[in-house]
Amino acid sequence: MNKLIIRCIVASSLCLSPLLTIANTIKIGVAGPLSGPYAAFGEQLWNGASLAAQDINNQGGINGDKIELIKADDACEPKQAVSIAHRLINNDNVSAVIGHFCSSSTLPASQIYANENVVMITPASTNPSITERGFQTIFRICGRDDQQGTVAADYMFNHLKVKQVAVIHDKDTYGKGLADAMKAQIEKLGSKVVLYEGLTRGEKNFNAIVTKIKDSKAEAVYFGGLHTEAGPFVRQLREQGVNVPFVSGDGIVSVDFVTEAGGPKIVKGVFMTFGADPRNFPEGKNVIDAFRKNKIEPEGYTLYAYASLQAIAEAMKQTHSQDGKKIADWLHHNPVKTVMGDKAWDEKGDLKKADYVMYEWDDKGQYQQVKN
Ligand code: ABU
Repeated sequence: MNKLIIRCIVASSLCLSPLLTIANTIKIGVAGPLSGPYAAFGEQLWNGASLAAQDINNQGGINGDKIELIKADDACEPKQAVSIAHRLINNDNVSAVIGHFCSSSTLPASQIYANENVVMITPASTNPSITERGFQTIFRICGRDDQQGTVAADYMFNHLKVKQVAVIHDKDTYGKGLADAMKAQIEKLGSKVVLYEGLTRGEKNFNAIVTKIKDSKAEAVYFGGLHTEAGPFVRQLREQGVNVPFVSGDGIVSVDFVTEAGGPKIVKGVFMTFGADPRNFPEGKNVIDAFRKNKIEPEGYTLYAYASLQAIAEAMKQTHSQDGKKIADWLHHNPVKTVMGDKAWDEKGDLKKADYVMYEWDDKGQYQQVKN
């Protein structure tokens, strides 16, 4: 929406200037699982985007216009994601979208944003297909599962010396895609996948799979999926005496993983790939302090959502436009200073540089980067 320009009636005593410019609001959608089992991740996105909007508005907004965030709950359900994508565009008139979280939601929703030339930046959806369809307005500010799967496989082979691995996934776009990427790389390195199984999201009893893992003589378990299944799964493995390394990806990067597992003692020693922890970046110090002052720990994807809004706001500011094509073109060709350092995108909408590393959960229920 363009700025509203009110031409004053020259004769009016209220009119101090012949042209009075009134600031507009720029609406930006924040879409993710704000309810249901994955709400912890939606909360990370909302917290990050909310503080970014507040900070940008306090610093003068986007060329004077204020950001208004519109909350959109997809519950990590693809059909609901499509429905809220239509709502954000047609009812809420958003100029851009931060989200979604689940790759299985981002995939169909991004098709709708792309059709309408609306810029979408996902802070967290890592399935490679999202940026492989040639959509000009679709971006991510995280890495891809073909990158993090490779980092996991290299670590398991080179550092954990795993020669036989059980690969388990949750049959979802993200979980299976990530497990397959890890499997391809570890087989290339020379390890054997002795068990490859899918479990179902929402399941809580994994006894049958635990027994198969025991029988397989696997030296490690790799899991592609989210914390809701990873938590009880790792607990049941440990309860049944399977103490081999458990390795997973960024789908467990929430303290809810610790709760789901039954406490820090269970998750101690669990490995997880995730981007370099932005909480350690000097660029983010003031923002991180502000989150903590508000009693919010900016874990997981919180700062990714903050950085997504910084990127959108900077593109709108520099182009003096809310036109999706113009904003997207700018983002494809210019780096942005963010709370997570400088970010730059390639023609697909992927980051030019991914920074996956390995973490280990400790007995305090925190994750720490592994020092190689
Ligand atoms: N990448 C973490 C889990 C979200 C998803 O990609 O489905």
